[in-house]
Amino acid sequence: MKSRKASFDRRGFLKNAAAGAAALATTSPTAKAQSEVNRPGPAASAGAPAPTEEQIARDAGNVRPPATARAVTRPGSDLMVQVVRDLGIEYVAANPGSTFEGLQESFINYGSPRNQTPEFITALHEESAVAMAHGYAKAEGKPMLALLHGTIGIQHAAMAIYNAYYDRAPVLILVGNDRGDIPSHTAADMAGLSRSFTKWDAQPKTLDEALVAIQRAYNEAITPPMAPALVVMDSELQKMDAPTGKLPGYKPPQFTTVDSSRAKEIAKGLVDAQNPRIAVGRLRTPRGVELAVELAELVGASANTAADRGPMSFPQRNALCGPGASTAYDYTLGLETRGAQASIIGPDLPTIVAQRDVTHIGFGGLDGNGSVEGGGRGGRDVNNAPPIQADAEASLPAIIEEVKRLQTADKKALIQDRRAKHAEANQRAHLQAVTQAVEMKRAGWNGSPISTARVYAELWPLIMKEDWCLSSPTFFSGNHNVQLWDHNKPYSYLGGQGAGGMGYGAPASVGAALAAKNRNRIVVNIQCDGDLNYAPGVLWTAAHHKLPLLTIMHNNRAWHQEFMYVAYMTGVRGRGTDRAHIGSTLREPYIDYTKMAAGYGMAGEGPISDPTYLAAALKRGVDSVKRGEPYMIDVITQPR
Ligand SMILES: Cc1ncc(C[n+]2csc(CCOP(=O)(O)OP(=O)(O)O)c2C)c(N)n1
Repeated sequence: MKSRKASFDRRGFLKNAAAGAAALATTSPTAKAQSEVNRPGPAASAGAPAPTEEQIARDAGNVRPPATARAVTRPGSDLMVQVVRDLGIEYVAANPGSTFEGLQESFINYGSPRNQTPEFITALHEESAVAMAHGYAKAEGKPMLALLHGTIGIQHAAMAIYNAYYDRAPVLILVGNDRGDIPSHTAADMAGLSRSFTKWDAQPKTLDEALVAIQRAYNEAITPPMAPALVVMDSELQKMDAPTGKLPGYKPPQFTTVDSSRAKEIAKGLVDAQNPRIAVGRLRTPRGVELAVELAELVGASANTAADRGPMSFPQRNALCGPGASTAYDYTLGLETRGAQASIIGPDLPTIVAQRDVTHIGFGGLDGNGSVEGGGRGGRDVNNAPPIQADAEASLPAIIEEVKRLQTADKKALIQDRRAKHAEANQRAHLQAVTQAVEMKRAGWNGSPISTARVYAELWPLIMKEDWCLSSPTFFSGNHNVQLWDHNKPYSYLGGQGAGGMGYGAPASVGAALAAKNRNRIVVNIQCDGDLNYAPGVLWTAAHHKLPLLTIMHNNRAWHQEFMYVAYMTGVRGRGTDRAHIGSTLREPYIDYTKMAAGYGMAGEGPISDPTYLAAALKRGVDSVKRGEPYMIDVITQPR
């Protein structure tokens, strides 16, 4: 049969997809081999058939025609990808866009093995791509990459960038800009679209500058205060031939640390104290957590933690974690405690907090209040505590060294004794707290809709021996993990959205599951229904990439937080609450989440409203994710 001649537009795209398929089938010797390479395995989408030959050919027909000779031997984007790879970035998440087609082609084809470090993760929405990077960063303490389309992609991503900024999460972002393309996808100042909530951006004009800018953005993102950093990548730089291009040398950032006299002073304070206390907020990386534990153990200090409120804090069930044998602390040290209150302060005692940007709106740190974080004896108003503008994690090694130098045999014996007393007191306090919590959480145990406490209580024994990460914010589902679960790993609980932007929980959980995937870890997402509905396509990403993600719907069939506000307002105005559901509930029809999950290729079950069915369903869910297959359980829950 004679093949139809395909015609191509200015940019090399086929004008007619059918012609494209035919042309590809007849002209490309690699088409068949290519389709075999790309075809997913049988389990790719939970029972859905694999794409047909015809479909793959049709998809392939929309790309440039096969070139007989390679016009570009070493595209600039190969070098960009190499720089990203050398930074150890594991994943790049993107929703496709022609402003970065050069980069995308390099990500999936350049280097060996192809499409690894980073692996290309398919996002169905740019907001999801950035929120995935946000969740990943909180789990691992380092950035992954989000790749965004010019103007429209970055606008879709904006809220997720804002959440990450407010949460001080390091996220690396590249945005395509194609000046020869559609004007509406091009901008003279692309980064300006998100500049008030990114830490740093650049729009390099040469390839050399572009490569350096990626490294600089990475460094800016991971340097406290950590935040998203963004580079605009001109499409010409991505596509240009750069056979002699050189990779720039990489220098890791230097973090501000306490100076040696301050390190000595802090060490002396800790060693000389009768009852030192260390308060730990959110450190930068898991290494910071190790160092904080080392210091507390060396000096026998009791410690408090934010691990039940967010990642990278002191392990909750470490023997030193808790109020300790006495709360009469005579020396307290805060390490990255949240916000300006910076923990427990005694008169003239130092606190190390992250250097923070005071020029941005409401960005004086994270939330919390002194009484929750603190508890120090006779502390003056914590907001007046003079912080040391230094990174706690980077400062700890010098303090630890000094402590080791100052310790005498006598002191060591005292410390050992103190540690044993703290351990005993903390164990007692913990048992008391859990007993009280369990008593309280029995309320409504057998009720339907199902009590949120029961969901947490029945899940805990199933995961407590696993390496787990609770990825979703839990404020709206009762926060029961705080009292019922032990948060011992830097990534045990990833905390809130940052800026309270809904549509975060599901994609951040996918990011956490990316972090978990090759680390034999499972991820639990207690998923609010309203939150999922902003961009539910992220379920497909979890299914497609086979992520160990257990999603348990906290399906209260409402944006309940807002329902409460509206109900309150109707009460204040004396007009009755009977219409408060209008605009704040998800009824008529109810949304069928297991069908939604199935549509995206994710296995699941529900809706479950009889609590006696819950435990068995949770067990099936945990078993599924332990096999590496994401699973959803739709639970009809109490509002809170
Ligand atoms: C992007 C965005 N839009 C709207 C809001 C306002 N808002 C705050 S809480 C909330 C309800 C969230 O509903 P859901 O996630 O189902 O949690 P629930 O309160 O029902 O437990 C909304 C809409 C927001 N915070 N973020």
